[in-house]
Amino acid sequence: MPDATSLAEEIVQGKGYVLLPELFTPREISEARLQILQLAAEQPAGRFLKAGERSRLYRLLDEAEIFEQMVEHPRVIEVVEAVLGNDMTLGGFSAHILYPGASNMGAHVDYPYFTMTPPYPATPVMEVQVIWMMEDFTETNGAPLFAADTQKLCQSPDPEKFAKLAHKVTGAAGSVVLSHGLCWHDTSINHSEKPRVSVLGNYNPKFVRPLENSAQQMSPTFLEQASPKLRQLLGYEFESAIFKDVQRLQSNNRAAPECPNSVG
Ligand SMILES: O=C(O)CCC(=O)C(=O)O
Repeated sequence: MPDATSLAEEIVQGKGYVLLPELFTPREISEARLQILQLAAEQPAGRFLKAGERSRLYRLLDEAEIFEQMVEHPRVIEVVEAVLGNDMTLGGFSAHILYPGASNMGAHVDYPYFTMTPPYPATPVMEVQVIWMMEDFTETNGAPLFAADTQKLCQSPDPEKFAKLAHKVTGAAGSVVLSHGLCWHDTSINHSEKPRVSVLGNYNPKFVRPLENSAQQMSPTFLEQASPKLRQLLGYEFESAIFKDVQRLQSNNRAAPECPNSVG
């Protein structure tokens, strides 16, 4: 099995994405998938966004232990940290449902790149997206499409080029795709009779404002019991992470000769 460093290299300098097969059992995944579909059917206000054939379900983290395990899965975390640094945070965590017949969502790059004007900065990497397959993702049920190497272009997707380059990434339930936020991707059409469910984690370096405010949505009890890693992912360590940089800067300044152009 490739180590975290070579997987991170594949994400940054290689194809732009990697697949880690079957990190959960089919049973664990099918229970979690059912739970997502039940929650979506209840449609509680504020946590559900349904746009025709597709929907997103937020505030999943404290619904079942498996979601917490996904967010801080050691195999995923070690690769994401190798790309974004070990003080990265969780920018978003939601389920994405493609109902039977759902069309593709459109080729895109991820947050925060889509809020910026291209050409996008090649470094530092500002997002790694994690797509958990909540059932077998096949050629016909809406598997994600990725255009290899396009993270190196630092541009928003060109639809014609995307159509020529993109390939479906299929895999067994419980597998996960980790991708560079700049790698052009899309969902494909769900031609099957069943909803296709993914769970999406968006990881950012600590200096990117999160897409969702996950910590504020959690109950105090959940947060008190969260592991140190989860607390960091939810932004609890933000102050100390920044403070660490300030301390480093101060000690570098002490070591460095005085800047001749300094003012005052
Ligand atoms: O659900 C998927 O397969 C991917 C969704 C996606 O790429 C996104 O929401 O940015």
